[in-house]
This record gives sequence, structure tokens and C-alpha cells, in this order.
Amino acid sequence: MKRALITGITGQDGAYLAKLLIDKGYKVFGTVRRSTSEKFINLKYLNVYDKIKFYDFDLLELSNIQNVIKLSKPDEIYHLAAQSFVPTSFQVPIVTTDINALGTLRILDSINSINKKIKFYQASTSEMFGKVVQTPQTEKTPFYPRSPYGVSKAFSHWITINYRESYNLHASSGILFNHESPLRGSEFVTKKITSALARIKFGSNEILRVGNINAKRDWGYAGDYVHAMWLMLQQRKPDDYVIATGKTHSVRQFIDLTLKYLKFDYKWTGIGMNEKVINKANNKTIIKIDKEFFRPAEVDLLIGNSSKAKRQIKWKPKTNLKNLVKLMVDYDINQIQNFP
Ligand code: NDP
Ligand code: GDR
Repeated sequence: MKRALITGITGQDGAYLAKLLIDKGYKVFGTVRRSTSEKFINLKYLNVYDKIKFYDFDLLELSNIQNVIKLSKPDEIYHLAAQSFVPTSFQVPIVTTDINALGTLRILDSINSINKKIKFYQASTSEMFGKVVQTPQTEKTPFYPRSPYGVSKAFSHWITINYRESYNLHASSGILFNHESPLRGSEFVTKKITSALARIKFGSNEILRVGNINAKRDWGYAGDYVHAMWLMLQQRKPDDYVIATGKTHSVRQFIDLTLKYLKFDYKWTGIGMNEKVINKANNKTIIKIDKEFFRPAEVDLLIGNSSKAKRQIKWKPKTNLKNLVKLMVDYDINQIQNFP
């Protein structure tokens, strides 16, 4: 029985990856930061909570990381834990860097001193491309990160390559473009849109306030993307791979898809900061632009080319954006109806 340690198992990707590995017969260990609120909703939703052995863990604490690796004795480590919300990285840049950049180094250095045979997956990101210098982005596109988050992940990406080349570790990075799911954190734009519009459809009087609706992202489905993580660690040689759908859409288009799926009769009016969406059924404003949700520096356009992954690890996405919206909205409606 293979043993896998997942850092950040309580997050979106951690839950889908835990399910995938358990279904493949792995013994799964997961790291959890202590808190007073419920952390295991995603794992319970996917029915894997009671199959996982959990360890108290924080990426800021080296001895804790070493102990968890020694106790769990993993064959594979999937390092997903991070301060992953871009706007927060502008508010707490130093903590973000300590967690995301030095946290990765702490794990790599622990692997190097405890057991060099452990295979390592690093959760790299399209945010490293930031103000893109080439479109579409590939493994060879230079980085130009636009947030403390993006910069911290660029460090992690390069330190993973450095430990691979210096110490011959089986360490791979997946440069994953945005991926979403019903279990996406509520602050990310897709989940914010689907959950608010579902609530409004079912009678809520709220107004959805969003920031830059012209930003474009290459959005895929998290369930497809965790499979790529696993494939990377099954290869004879470690390497880095872009994981993306190759299609890009604006936040505005994501809003349109959600409104249409929910069968709203609506119209966009106004321009710039005064742009809004009116529900024609009752003439109420349901979406407004709010400067609070703009960032000090924006990533305007991302679109990935994952042909290396297709060629070398035989991965390709299965879920298109329309189906992703359907998955997310159906889940949100189910939550409203069953857990009001
Ligand atoms: P989430 O934000 O859903 O999950 C992040 C996880 O990291 C949570 O379990 C969180 O625990 C944990 N964590 C945060 N800080 C610490 C810390 N100091 N010590 C230990 N654990 C910590 O992220 P996703 O699942 O969406 O993403 C997984 C990884 O992939 C992240 O590294 C992210 O940056 C990266 N990524 C994500 C993409 C996406 O589109 N989803 C795209 C590309 C990369 P807690 O519950 O305590 O907060
Ligand atoms: P991102 O995801 O920053 O790409 O990082 P997010 O969903 O937060 O933003 C995507 C784009 O939407 C614009 N936007 C808004 N964003 C949020 N959160 N809230 C809003 O109201 C809003 N209005 C417009 C943003 O400006 C941005 O352009 C995610 C995270 O999962 C990272 O951890 C990961 O590395 C990258 O995806 C790939």
C-alpha cells in the first residue's frame, strides 16, 4: 500500500486529491492547522474524512514538518498548503512569503535530510506568469508575477527545481491554471458568483459586488487537475508541467454563463465603475462593480498551453467551462434547498 502525505488537505484540491488517492488504494495522511472552526467540510462531503490520518501541522514550524514526515513515512508528498488568496497576499505579504516560499523550502530540506526517495509535488501556479510576456503560456514562458503571492510561488517553483538538480530529488511542479469546483473557497470569484446568484435566484435580496470583470482566466475543473498531480509523481523522471484547458474567458463571461444557467432574464447597463446587471423580472439591480475588489496590480489575461502534459503524462482536461458552471450552480442550489 503506497503512502501519501497531503499538505493543505482541508482545501479544495486537498479534498479531491485525497479522494483520488484513496480510490487508488493509497494510505492517505493529511496535515491540518488547528482552529476553532469546522475544517473538514470538503473531506466529509467527498466521504473520505474517516479514511485519513491527520497531523497537526504548520508550514512555519520546521521541527513540526520533520516530525510529520518521520511519523507518516510517505512515499509521496503532495505539497498543496499555502496562503492561496491573492488579495490577502497584498495585506500580509511577509506571512504569505514565509508560508508559501520558505514553507516549501522547509519541506524540501526535510525530505533531503530524512529520506531522499520521497517523491515531491509542488503546487505552482499560473500567477507566476502575471503580466504575461507570451501567450499562450508554456513551461518556458518567463515569469512576471504581479502579487506577493505570485512572487512567493515563483520562489517555491525555482527552489523545487534547485533541489531536484542539486540533490537528485524526485521533485516536480505542476504549473496549474485556475481550477474551480463546488468546493472552491467562497472568496474566489467563481464561487462568489455562483453562490450569490443562486441565492438571489432563490429569493435573497443581496447585491453581488465584484471587481475587475474584464480579467480573463483559463478556468478548469479541480477534479480533472488533481489527476495531473498524481500522474506527475508516477513518471520515471521528475519534471514541470503546465496544466490548463487552453481556453480563456472573462469574469463577465463567467457571470453571463451563470445567469443563463440560472435562467435569469437580465441586462447589463452603465459603463465602467457604474456598470451593473438588472434582473428584468423585478427591475432590481443584482450585480454592481465595487472598487474594494480591485487589486493593487492585476493579472489581466491567462491562457495555458498544456501540450507537454498531454504528450508526456497523457493528461488532458475533461470538463469545459459550461459544465463547470453547471456543477458549481447545482451544488449551490442543493445547499440552499437542503441547508437553508
Ligand atoms: P485552498 O486555499 O483551498 O487550500 C489551502 C490549504 O493550505 C488549506 O488546507 C489551508 O489550511 C492550508 N494552509 C494555509 N496556510 C497554512 C500553513 N501556514 N500551514 C499549513 N497549512 C496551511 O487552496 P487550493 O486547494 O485551491 O489550492 C491548493 C494549492 O494549489 C495552493 O498551494 C494554491 O496556491 C495552489 N494553486 C491553486 C490553484 C487553484 O486555482 N485552485 C491554481 C494554482 C495553484 P486552513 O484550512 O487551515 O486554511
Ligand atoms: P486568482 O483567483 O487571483 O486568479 O487566483 P480569483 O478567483 O480570486 O480572481 C480571478 C480574477 O477575478 C477578478 N475578480 C475578482 N476576484 C475575486 N476574488 N473577487 C471579486 O469580487 C472579483 N471581481 C473580479 C480578480 O481581479 C482576478 O483577476 C486563484 C487562486 O486559487 C490562486 O491560489 C491560484 O494560484 C490562481 O488562481 C491560479
